[in-house]
Amino acid sequence: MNKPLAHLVNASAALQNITTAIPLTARSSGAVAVILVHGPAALTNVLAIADAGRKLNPCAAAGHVIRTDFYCDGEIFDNGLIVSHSPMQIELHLHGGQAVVDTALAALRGQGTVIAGQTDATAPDIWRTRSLIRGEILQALCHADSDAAVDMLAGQLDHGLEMWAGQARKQLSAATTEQEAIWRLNADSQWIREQNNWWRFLLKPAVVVIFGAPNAGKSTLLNALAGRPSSVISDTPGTTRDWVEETVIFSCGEMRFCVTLVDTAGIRPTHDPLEAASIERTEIQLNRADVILYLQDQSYDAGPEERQHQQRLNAMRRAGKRVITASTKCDLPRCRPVDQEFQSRHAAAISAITMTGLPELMAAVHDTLGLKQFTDTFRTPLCCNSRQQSLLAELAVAPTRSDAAATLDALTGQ
Ligand SMILES: Nc1nc2c(ncn2[C@@H]2O[C@H](COP(=O)(O)OP(=O)(O)OP(=O)(O)O)[C@@H](O)[C@H]2O)c(=O)[nH]1
Ligand SMILES: [Mg+2]
Repeated sequence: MNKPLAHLVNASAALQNITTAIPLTARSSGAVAVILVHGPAALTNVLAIADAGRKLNPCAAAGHVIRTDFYCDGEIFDNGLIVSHSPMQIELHLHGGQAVVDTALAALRGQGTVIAGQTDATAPDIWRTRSLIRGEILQALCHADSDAAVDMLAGQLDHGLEMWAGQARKQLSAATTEQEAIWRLNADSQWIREQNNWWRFLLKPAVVVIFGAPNAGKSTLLNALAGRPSSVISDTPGTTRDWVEETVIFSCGEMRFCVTLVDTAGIRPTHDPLEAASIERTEIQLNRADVILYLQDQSYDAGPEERQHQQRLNAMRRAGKRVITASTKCDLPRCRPVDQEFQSRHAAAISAITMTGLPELMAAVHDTLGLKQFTDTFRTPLCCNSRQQSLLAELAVAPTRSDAAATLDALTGQ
């Protein structure tokens, strides 16, 4: 997934004398990672970390694709491509793992390249030249994990918060009474803050914790959704001990978004201290969950323990937690009577073996996070960091026109 190259290049070109490296692919992306190196020393710095640098005349590399080993601290860390658009604009095409990308960035930094977007200090210094909010969006783009987050942030570059703040500033001056000026600004700011309830799950993946009785199929589901055997699976209840976490791309319609999916130890009464310690860890994960995904094995009639789970889930719902329930192993014959209450809140019947119901399950997570609003509000002003959020919170309660004007100025960096 390429980030909007033109915006990034234009932004980094703002400071002509600096050579910057910008990861163009998301942290969770697959087989290939692309880093753009841009600036006067781009070719020199890239050749300095590449085997090709020892064999090639640097001028000859411009306009070419070169396959090469890449080095950091004298050791090969990857074999990939140098794609040279010009001596000032070079791409490294590496293998997609984050460790490889981090090593490449460290090697480039060792040659004097500034790594854009890696720290709060570097990116704004490079990108704030045009505007503070724009710089912050570009910085957030460097950390975007999913296509949906990239699309949304790219949309914010030309519309979004900066444009809203400019219009709000004009309306504030034009309003005839202080009350009229402040009322509308307070209400609009509050509305933007509320959009953050769903938008934050694109900026930072929601934590979805799988919870249920031993043998419910939690680990099998994690592996099916992650596409690899991260968790041990067995028909012995109590197999999972430590929690297992995977970053997984979920799809709903055209939207692809990241979640942090967590497999946990099954909860049941136990006298085994080891299992009790595992269950404690499950509790820690349930506390950090944005969504609790409760699995009930419909091929097995579990009895009273599951009723306790359901009472607990109801209490969690009352406390404001997002809870999704699914019945598992729907490829097997049903062995329990239909529980009306469970059924009424039921998101999907799934089988992690046949993959049945997994799209519906992802759609349920999408809906419960509020991500339906993604397409409707593409031009909505949104906050992409905590600085913007806290200034919007101040604007939502700003008591006077002059307070509001000062906060709007702080927001846009004027
Ligand atoms: N037929 C069928 N079997 C399943 C399905 N999901 C899991 N199983 C089987 O159920 C057994 C338990 O699966 P696990 O994924 O290990 O269950 P768990 O909930 O992680 O269990 P604990 O780690 O003990 O809490 C294994 O034998 C799986 O192969 C399913 O959708 N269909
Ligand atoms: Mg397990």
